[in-house]
Amino acid sequence: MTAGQGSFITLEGGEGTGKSTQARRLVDRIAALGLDAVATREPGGSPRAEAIRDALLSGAIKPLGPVAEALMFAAARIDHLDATIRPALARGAFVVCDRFIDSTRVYQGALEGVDPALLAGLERVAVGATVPDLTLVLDLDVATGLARARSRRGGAAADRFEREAEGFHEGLRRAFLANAEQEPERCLVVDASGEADAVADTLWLIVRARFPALRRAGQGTRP
Ligand code: Z5A
Repeated sequence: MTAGQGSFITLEGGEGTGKSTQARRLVDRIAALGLDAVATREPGGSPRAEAIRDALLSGAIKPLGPVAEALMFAAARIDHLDATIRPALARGAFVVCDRFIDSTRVYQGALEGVDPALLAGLERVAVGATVPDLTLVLDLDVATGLARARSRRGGAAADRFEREAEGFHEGLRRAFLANAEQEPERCLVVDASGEADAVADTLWLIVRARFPALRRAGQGTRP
């Protein structure tokens, strides 16, 4: 459980699985019930963490190696939690975050080979008790995900992670599924291959079932 009174939901998964799309829709649905809902993302989510995001996604940190990248993700997370997530949870908000600790475990841990004990230590220091109440892991075949990410990008350059080979992304998908199996109470895997509206409906059913405050606030509104 999170340390505050609010509720903390994260979305995870590989490239182009629809995390940003679904995070927005989820926040809109919660807000439509008259509840306080905050959309945020990692890396980023606070001014200082957004500056670190720019450095990470540009590829400028990559030459320093995966441990240095892991430290930078942790530094961004510390500020994001202090400036954005914990204040929102303390006032009772629903916080919906596009990527969080599972991305570090998967990208820096499973894929880049950073020592799991080091990552666990960083997670303990950065996150403490502010563990997500629910993590929705969007699962999609790699070719479809990369095609979606390409179409969203249009003519813009691929970022440091999008430039990785297809085998990297296959490994990502497997690692997200294996990671979810380690914490089945917190992590639910959702098929993200349907239309965005259909995926949003599935996520909403899951989220409503998990949080009684949503069912109470939704009495008399749509199912
Ligand atoms: N990273 C890390 O290494 N370690 C960490 O600890 C953390 C992150 C926190 C952040 O990139 C990078 O940082 C990330 C991991 C690494 N790697 N990369 N790249 P980012 O935040 O810029 O991007 P992303 O999180 O990877 O986003 P994404 O995967 O590219 O996209 P998405 O959020 O999953 O999907 P989307 O933007 O919602 O949708 C993509 C397109 O598909 C868009 O045009 C949508 O309109 C469309 N879409 C969405 N849903 C559907 C459906 N259902 N059908 C059809 N089309 C759809």
